[in-house]
Amino acid sequence: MEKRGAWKRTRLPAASVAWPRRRAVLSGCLGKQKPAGTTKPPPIAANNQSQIPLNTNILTPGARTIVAAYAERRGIAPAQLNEFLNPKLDLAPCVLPDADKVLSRLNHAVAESERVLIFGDYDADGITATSILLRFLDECMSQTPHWSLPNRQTDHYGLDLKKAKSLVCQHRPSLLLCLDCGTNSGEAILWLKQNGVDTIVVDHHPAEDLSTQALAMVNPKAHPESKSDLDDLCAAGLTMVLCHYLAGAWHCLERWDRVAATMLAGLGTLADVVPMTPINRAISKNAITLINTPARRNRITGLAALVPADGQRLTQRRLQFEVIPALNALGRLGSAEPGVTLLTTTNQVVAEEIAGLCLELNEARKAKQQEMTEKAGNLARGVLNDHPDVAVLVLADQSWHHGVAGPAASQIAEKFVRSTILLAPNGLDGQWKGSGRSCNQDDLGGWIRAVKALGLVDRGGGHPGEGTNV
Ligand SMILES: [Mn+2]
Repeated sequence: MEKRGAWKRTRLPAASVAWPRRRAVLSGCLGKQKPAGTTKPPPIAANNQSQIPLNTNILTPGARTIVAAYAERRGIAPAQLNEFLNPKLDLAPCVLPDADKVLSRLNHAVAESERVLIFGDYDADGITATSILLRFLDECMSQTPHWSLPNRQTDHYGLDLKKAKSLVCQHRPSLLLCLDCGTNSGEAILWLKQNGVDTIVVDHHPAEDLSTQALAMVNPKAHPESKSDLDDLCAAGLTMVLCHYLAGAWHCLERWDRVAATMLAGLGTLADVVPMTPINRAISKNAITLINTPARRNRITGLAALVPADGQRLTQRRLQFEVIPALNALGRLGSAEPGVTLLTTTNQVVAEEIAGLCLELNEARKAKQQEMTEKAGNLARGVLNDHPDVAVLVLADQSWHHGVAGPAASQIAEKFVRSTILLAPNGLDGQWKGSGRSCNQDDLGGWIRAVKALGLVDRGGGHPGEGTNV
């Protein structure tokens, strides 16, 4: 005997799902999604629109054809298309490596009223990760730990021994949490341990060495034995997943503003251009929807102040080319720390002042970047004229600013279809410092690490196929 309701549901699955509005955010199970291409879908004809199980009322017939053709090419079965287009974000099944160690160490820190320091990074991922954790600890534990970001102008990337010593002098912590850095800070973490400071790392950079003295290494890439869906999260994504786990353990899921965390994690995810795995798609898609909903966006006073008030939809492209660069401009040309204040304050005046600073610095960044791209383009043409087969363009100029080397390298790599590294004076000790961008799926970060092993560069690394620091 069949229940009527069940029959209805099996006959009308698509009509009950609105697209793309009217859907619950942060519900359902993400883990059930399979990455594109892992299952062979039944073939569908691009012009057979009746097979698309979408509520496609709002799509024109032409758009439906395009969606069907796209889905077919990506290997997405028609039945999975709705879930692909509107991925749900369920953090409950997501457990990160060493999360249990973070929980027990933080329990101890709270019980003993320890001095906790959060150390982030100067880019948008580092800023959003730091903001997610600060907001969470404030909302759920009424804790306001110390926090600090490195300064691109005066520090090297990440936590080195010099930075660790200065942080200890300044903040006197007994527990340090490194966000978006720390995976390869073995020397600094060992020194911290010897001086009574435990270190927790929440990071996504590839590990050069798997032995660490960190108390917890919340970096899936540093635990190659446990492959999971979470391997390609950025630091902000990892921090959100970790906060969800902690909130569950501390029974404070109700107090935690997960909507705000999702928007911030989405910005970090889009900023770091990580692979669009199911969870990264879910974070980005949900974040874009939330950021475009004023009532949601306003939960982060500084985000509401930062986004353009032109009433136009904030697409992924606009976030990546307008909003995130404005946030990144702080760290490129000055200190990134106001970025964390921007994303954690509830003070409208402060938020607007920092948002204005972001926009102002972003204009200055654009001018510097354009100057650098023009000159680098001329240099690149000369190099390729003489050596047309060169695999990597390495260009340097005394007049360049290392803070904009990354985006300028991106433009050169795209224009000349070559992996590119641009170097500028570091302004500290007369050495060169720069950023690179990979092309043709080159592992520029891996090459830099190889060159570093030969002693030809002092420091460097990065994500395979992504940004690289030298
Ligand atoms: Mn990052």
